[in-house]
Amino acid sequence: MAEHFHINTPLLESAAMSKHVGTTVYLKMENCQPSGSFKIRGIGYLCQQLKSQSKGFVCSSGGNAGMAAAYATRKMGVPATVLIPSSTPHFVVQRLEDQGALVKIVGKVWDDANAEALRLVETEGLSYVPPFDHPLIWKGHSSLVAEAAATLGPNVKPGAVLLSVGGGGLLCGVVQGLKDVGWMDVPIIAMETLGADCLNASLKAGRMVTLDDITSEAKSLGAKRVCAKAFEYSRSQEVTIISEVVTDQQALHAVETFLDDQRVLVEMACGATLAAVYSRVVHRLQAEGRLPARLRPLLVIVCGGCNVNAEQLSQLKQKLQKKAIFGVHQKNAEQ
Ligand code: PLV
Repeated sequence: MAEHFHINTPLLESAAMSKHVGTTVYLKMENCQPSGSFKIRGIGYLCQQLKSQSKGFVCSSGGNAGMAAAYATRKMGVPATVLIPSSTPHFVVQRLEDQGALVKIVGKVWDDANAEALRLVETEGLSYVPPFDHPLIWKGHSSLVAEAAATLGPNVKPGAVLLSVGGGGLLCGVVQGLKDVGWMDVPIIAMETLGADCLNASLKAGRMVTLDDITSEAKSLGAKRVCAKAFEYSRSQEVTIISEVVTDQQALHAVETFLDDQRVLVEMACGATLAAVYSRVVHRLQAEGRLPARLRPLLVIVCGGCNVNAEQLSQLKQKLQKKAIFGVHQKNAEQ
């Protein structure tokens, strides 16, 4: 990857999170990427590879893949259309337009926007940029593991990698990155939120399932179906992938605590990963014997995300509080 659009992100040791979990926590700060998330690694790489044969790109996205596509295509001087669902916060439209993309809002969830993107590929001959399901995207994402390994040096090997799963592109990239650096014995803790848990639901069912709807507020994790490669890796013997689900409340709590601890605002999608520390998922896995009691440092991928600002965060908080109160009333009424 000679010329690329992503940057080598900082790897920060978090004293606050290390204290929570009882082992050193290293944060791979993908929120620092020029597009606001790790997505620029894979999407940037894919766009580069498609450039010579392309008259324009179309990307379906929950927001962040689109932001990465818009950024990369602006740098390359090729037009891009980004299709997002209505569940993506409205201020993201402006952010995408500021990157020079033509934005269309299609349907309620990402799967709806994606169907329209595939139609445009057929009717207008645009090059399709998927948000997660492509080998070149995984190859691009894999660079983050090589970078982390280089920064940690030969004497430090993580006890686990923590990441979020939407459609599973980040997961596939990290598995490949672990292969590249010879860390295939490092387990991955793959985090999802309840209501956007397509990997966990598939693993429980023993086959790939499609969720009826995305009911989680972590909309960037909102693919109804995980990509086949992520499902395959999750069931293979060559790597240990521990699939865990947290609630939206836990993801939001993690976003807020992280904001206080690190002074960094991330999306709910990223909060899912952080909740593994703040909601003691790692502790539980240790208690269950699925992670060792004496754990080597944790490598936490701070995937970032642009679909958040201060106002949206407070609205989200109110919404989840209302949902919780409504849930209690409903339970009482049922009793
Ligand atoms: N978001 C995709 C898919 O959305 C998108 O188009 O933006 N963390 C953040 C901040 C993300 O934006 C995403 C994916 C993920 C994690 C999960 O990555 P994945 O899809 O590769 O598992 C529907």
